[in-house]
Amino acid sequence: MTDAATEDLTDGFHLIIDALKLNDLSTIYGVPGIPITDFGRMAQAEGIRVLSFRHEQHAGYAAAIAGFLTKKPGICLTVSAPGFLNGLTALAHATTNCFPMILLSGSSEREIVDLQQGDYEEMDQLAIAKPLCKAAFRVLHAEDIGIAFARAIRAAVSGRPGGVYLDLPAKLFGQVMDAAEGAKSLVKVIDPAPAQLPAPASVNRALDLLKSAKRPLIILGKGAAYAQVDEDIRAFVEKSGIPYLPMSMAKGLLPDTHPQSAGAARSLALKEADVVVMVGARLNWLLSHGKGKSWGEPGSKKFIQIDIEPKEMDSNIEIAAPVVGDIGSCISAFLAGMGDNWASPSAEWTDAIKTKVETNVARMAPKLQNNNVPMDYQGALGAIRTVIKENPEIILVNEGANTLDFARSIIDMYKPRKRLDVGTWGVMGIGMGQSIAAAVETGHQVIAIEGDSAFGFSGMEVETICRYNLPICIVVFNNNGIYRGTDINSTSDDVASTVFVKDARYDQMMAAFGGVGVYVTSPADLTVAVNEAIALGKPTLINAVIDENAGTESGRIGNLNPQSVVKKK
Ligand code: OXT
Ligand code: ADP
Ligand code: MG
Repeated sequence: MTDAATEDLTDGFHLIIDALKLNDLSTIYGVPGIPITDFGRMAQAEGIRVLSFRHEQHAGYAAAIAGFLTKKPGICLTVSAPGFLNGLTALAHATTNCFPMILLSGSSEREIVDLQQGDYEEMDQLAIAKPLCKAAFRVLHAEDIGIAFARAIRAAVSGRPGGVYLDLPAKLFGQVMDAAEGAKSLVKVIDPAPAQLPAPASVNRALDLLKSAKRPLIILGKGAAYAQVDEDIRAFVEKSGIPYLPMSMAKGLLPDTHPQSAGAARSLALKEADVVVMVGARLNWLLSHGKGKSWGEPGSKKFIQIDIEPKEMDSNIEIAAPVVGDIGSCISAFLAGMGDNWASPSAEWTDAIKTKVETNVARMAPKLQNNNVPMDYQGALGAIRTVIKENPEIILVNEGANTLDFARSIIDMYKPRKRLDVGTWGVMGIGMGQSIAAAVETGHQVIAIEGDSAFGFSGMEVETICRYNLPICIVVFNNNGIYRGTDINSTSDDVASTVFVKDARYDQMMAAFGGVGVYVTSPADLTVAVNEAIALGKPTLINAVIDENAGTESGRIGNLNPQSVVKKK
């Protein structure tokens, strides 16, 4: 083919790249292979950042959290069948957490799949993806690529955000069409996540209920963090004078040290509140579905819920004042409706919360100062808490059981979207993918606080971190196992199922790929090591030795762990 001829033609490869670029989607997280290897190369050559991972699940978690951080769909690219399945967990995770993401997977041609006559893999990926995401489409013709991407983008970000699957059969990439026709077929999505204004009557109903409250409480969830209307949320909380409770990824939306924060009086606030305003948070398992012991007397509270998803209302408990709309529009309607003379709740209520906060903070404070060797969670996290206080721009990624639960309450966050963690499913393995995307999307330093088990799920991605030379400092809380390192199996030579190799040197994994590995045993040394990592801004892994007795089974959710009372003879 002459150059002149190629200039007049385009193909599936180029149309996909052009569709992404036209819609400002400039980063792909993925793993190459048949049939998308050349696509990755070409995308890179055309100015898209293509980050190759060691496993698709982590590329997927990266794309999912990129969606959360940017409000644009994070893009994950995988090969067919096994690569697709590896990416699918992350797509389901994105959907569950309401993060916009698009999984692009190469696949086998339709005929091959239907008659199982193929030379390669033959999986009906579209059918498998469908129940696990918000929308799923197969693109069979090059001329449909433009509209398929438009549809995928809109599906991912509009309404309740979520995961979308695009099935791209191998044949599509090479399909050739006239370049001018191809260019015309592309679609730049206009207003992909349109404002959804709440009905004025729903706002009035909510404000009337809120006005009547004696002990109101605001709960901010990760939907509120996602919405990126930080100033208005702060204005609403402050104008209302109402204590607020941040869910874990909403920490920092207002600084955790804010005088209205009820974070350190969680149990009291949930139990005693009479009217609760939910802002981008669901009454799911993390909030005991809005009922049960932690919520005090049955029927003792009424809920106002702000959410973009109408079906969320009444999903577990009656919502007295549903407000359906996007959080930005809802909160500005609240602010307008509250007027200039909104009366704060009684001092009796706000003082009760404040007193509890002060008691809990004071109780915790001395434990955070300890310099014990081996370290306990409080000593080690007390050290990192100070580093974050001094460097509030740092993004904190956090997973584990005890490592997660202690860090959530010990480490104060000061800015929105700075705490990324296991999310709605409590999933281990998000650590390295989230760290990589956080560094790539924001350019900020990342600290990943990882249980040694949690780290193991994505540990091989330290090579990826080194390859792209990212400013990520991983701190592995090494207590020799899952929850603790002390379990004993007395029935065979195998060690207990929760225990790992003792005194493993995770720091040497990082050193193996050219990053900095550090081994520390005391909070003082941990402080030095983390500060050095930040100053250097290079890949670093600190193996922090934690007392193997320090944790508890399942951290703070041991109540969910069934235990047998039957003793076998
Ligand atoms: O008010 P009260 O008095 O109650 O006190 C509360 C607050 O008021 C107070 N507080 C404070 N006090 C003082 N100062 C401050 N600043 C302050 N802030 C708060 O502290 C308490 C507690 O507050 P908190 O944390 O806000 O509240 P609480 O009650 O804990 O909140 C309830 C929940 C439900 C919202 C919360 O607990 C929560 O978010 N939980 C999420 C838990 C979660 O998701 N866990 C992860 C899963 S566990 C398990 O499944 C694991 N697995 C299995 C597995 C998983 N998950 N995934 C996959 C793919 N495969 C397998 C595994 C393998 S964990 C795990 C590995 C674990 O081992 P590691 O080595 O990684 O980790 P280690 O345990 O460290 O060894
Ligand atoms: P958390 O785990 O922090 O409690 P959830 O993930 O359970 O938060 O809830 C987030 C909620 O926020 C979801 O119900 C989702 O529909 C909602 N949401 C997400 N983005 C917006 C938005 N822009 N406007 C309104 N609601 C939103
Ligand atoms: Mg552990």
